[in-house]
Amino acid sequence: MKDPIRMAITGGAGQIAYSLLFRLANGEVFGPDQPVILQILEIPEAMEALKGVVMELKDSAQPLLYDIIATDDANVAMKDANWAILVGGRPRGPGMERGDLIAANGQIFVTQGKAINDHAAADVRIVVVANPCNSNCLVAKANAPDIPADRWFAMTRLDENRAKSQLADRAGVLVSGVTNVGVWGNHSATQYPDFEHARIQGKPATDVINDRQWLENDFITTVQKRGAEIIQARGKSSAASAANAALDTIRSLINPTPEGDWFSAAVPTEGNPYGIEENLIYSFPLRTDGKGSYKIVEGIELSDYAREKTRITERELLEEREAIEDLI
Ligand code: NAX
Repeated sequence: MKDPIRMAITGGAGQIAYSLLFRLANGEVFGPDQPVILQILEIPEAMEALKGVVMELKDSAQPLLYDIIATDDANVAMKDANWAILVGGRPRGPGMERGDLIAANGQIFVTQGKAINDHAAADVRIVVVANPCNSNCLVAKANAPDIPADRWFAMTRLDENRAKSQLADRAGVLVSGVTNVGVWGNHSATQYPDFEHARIQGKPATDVINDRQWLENDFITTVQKRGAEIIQARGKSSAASAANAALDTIRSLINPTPEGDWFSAAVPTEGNPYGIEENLIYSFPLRTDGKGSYKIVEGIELSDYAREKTRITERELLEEREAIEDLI
């Protein structure tokens, strides 16, 4: 057996974690011979609920789950962590403006960034799920100066998966036939899911779905507003699909990207080939050899239409950054 991988998961008593934790321990991400240790962080008020989750994890009798640490101390949760999946955050309360939400969450990510910096393993990689995930990631990264820039990710994989599923449904193919769906920018209603470079069974999606009107309107809006639609239908925000996307993100980072394809995550903009302002966390199409780092896919020709979309979402991130200026 290999040495266990230490996974720090925040927001452990929340609804995303309720799917995520169980699937991290069952071998589907790291393989059937890779043990894991779950280091779960919650706020003091939710420790009792977390106790219940820990009991259920134990009752799952998962052979690969070597240990569970449940704590309300970020320094303990991040100790020697190889991965930090930051799911916990403050939800938007009544009367809270977007700027207030960003600032309230920002403080959480100052603390967690410092804890990662001071206690995580040398190879730590961080995936921020909690919203506003791009800006939360920027705050954590700014407070962890010793962690290399290529270790930081904010999750836009759920948007990519939503886009793939919409394209597959419309084309009448299995979702596995849809590739090269890049999500650009912020994980918010300004994101740009790029249908112009998407491929369906190897052909340009724009040839297979010969309906530009649908692609520019219904498709993009459905992906951008899917989260709200799910809240309306289910009465709760997406959780199982979000946990699934977090697992997909990790899987995509540790395995070589299939030839010719790419996947999406928001990453630091320093040196990006598309002229997006530096010191942001912005989603791009990425590729990796699965050995630890990744590259932003270069040479994607953006049409004027796409360029405008990528700028709109960049502008929103610049505005978000103003709200956290004193934290970064
Ligand atoms: P829940 O409200 O069910 O759970 C959040 C948990 O985080 C709570 O148990 C809370 O006590 C805990 N928490 C709060 N502050 C904490 C802190 N400082 N340290 C540790 N834990 C803390 O939310 P859930 O549905 O699980 O969603 C979690 C986050 O994911 C939210 O911010 C949500 O907006 C975000 N999402 C992000 C998505 C993405 O694609 N990036 C999609 C799904 C989801 O909306």
